[in-house]
Amino acid sequence: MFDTLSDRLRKTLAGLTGRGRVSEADLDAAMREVRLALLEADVNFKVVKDFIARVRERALGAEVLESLTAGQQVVKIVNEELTALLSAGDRNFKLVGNPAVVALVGLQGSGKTTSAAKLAKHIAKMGRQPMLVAADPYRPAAADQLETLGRSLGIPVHRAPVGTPTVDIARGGIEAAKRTGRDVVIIDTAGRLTIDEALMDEIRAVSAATKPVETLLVVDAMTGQEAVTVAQGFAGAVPVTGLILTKIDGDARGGAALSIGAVTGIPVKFLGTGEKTDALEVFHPDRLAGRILGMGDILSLVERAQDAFDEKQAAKLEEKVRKASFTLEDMLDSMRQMQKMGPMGQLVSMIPGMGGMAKEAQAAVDRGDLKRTEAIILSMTPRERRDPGVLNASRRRRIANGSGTSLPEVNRLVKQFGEMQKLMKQLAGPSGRRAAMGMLGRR
Ligand SMILES: Nc1nc2c(ncn2[C@@H]2O[C@H](COP(=O)(O)OP(=O)(O)OP(=O)(O)O)[C@@H](O)[C@H]2O)c(=O)[nH]1
Ligand SMILES: [Mg+2]
Repeated sequence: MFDTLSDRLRKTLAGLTGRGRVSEADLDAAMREVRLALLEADVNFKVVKDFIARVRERALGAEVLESLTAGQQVVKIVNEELTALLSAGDRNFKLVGNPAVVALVGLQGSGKTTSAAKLAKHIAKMGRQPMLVAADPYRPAAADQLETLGRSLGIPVHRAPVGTPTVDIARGGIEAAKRTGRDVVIIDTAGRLTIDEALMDEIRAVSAATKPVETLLVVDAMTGQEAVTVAQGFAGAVPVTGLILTKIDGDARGGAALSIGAVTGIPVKFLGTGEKTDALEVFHPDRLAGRILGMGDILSLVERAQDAFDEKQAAKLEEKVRKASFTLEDMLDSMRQMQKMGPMGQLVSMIPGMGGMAKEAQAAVDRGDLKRTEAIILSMTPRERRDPGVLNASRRRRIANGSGTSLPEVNRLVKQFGEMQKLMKQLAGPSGRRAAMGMLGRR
């Protein structure tokens, strides 16, 4: 998701940072492009209008355009405003009460049941004891689905016979939690194809009876412009405290879902990034803005890495990236881990400045280039891997022969690695953020 938006914004902003001076006409031309890119991504038109106005006002004020780094500063403003746009409301996830009650509401198929299981897993990781409640009195299959998910996670699921009123199921769930010492109750409610009074009455009654500390509205990111209306409908019936945007991994344009916060003030709290129960991310506006603008995000990368391989290793990797003491061996290690961890492009796109390279990297893996890269690095001596600076022509020829590859391939790898290292050095410095933006310009 956001790929097209990201590509377009990056190209436009690269045009700004690529030149020395930025005139008001340049700025306006760029803002027209940004506006179109956002509208095409399905961002609410009013949100777009306000966004462009704020960026323009800030860029024209404070003598930004006069400065030598005008382009970079405009990019910085776009980044800050995009972050602000995504930052609506209070994103804290409060689990107050014993048990703390979390209710999930949303239209049919939006991902409530899946998200309930993901959330239970997330909450259990926080050291709490969640219990899931299948508050769908109509479809036994819905309760079965939750039960299966709960079993796979080792989390208890409360259910009741078909026909039990929703409110009674929810109340029964809370009692069961109290009895068995579970301190968080996650209520999965039934959805409807459209907002109707019967659905609203039902969730209103559940809400009144259970007093959830968090009522999360689950929204499928593929929902178009009506996403905002849907959110307003639910927020009118129950005190919605946050959003879970699901199916972020799909190819939806996603802008409409992102607009909900800006229009209604309801904060996005979580992102659903896949069908599996570990595909849930705590939402960080600055990170998403960075990802969209191709600035990537070391933190998300490290967090994701931490989940997949052991923490010590991830900390070491982070340290190395920060200190720019990343060697070819580390690169090989992380490439192998990335391969183990699934879509490599997704990870690479989170490395600052490398957003644009993500697709190529994925293509490289698909072509089997990783194997060749591996062979090249394995044909180097430990010293060469630590310090590619010693790789003269005859060493490179030896490596090409030893790895069954060619001299140009070896040269390319060494060059790529050099660029990567340079980038990491820039990011490691005090002006890292600015450097990342500079990179954006040169791309
Ligand atoms: N790719 C992807 N699929 C998701 C995500 N979240 C949910 N799904 C899928 O979306 C479909 C519907 O998910 P459910 O969790 O059953 O949705 P629901 O809101 O409980 O649906 P009802 O109970 O029928 O209202 C399932 O096939 C899920 O696997 C996500 O973040 N990414
Ligand atoms: Mg469901």
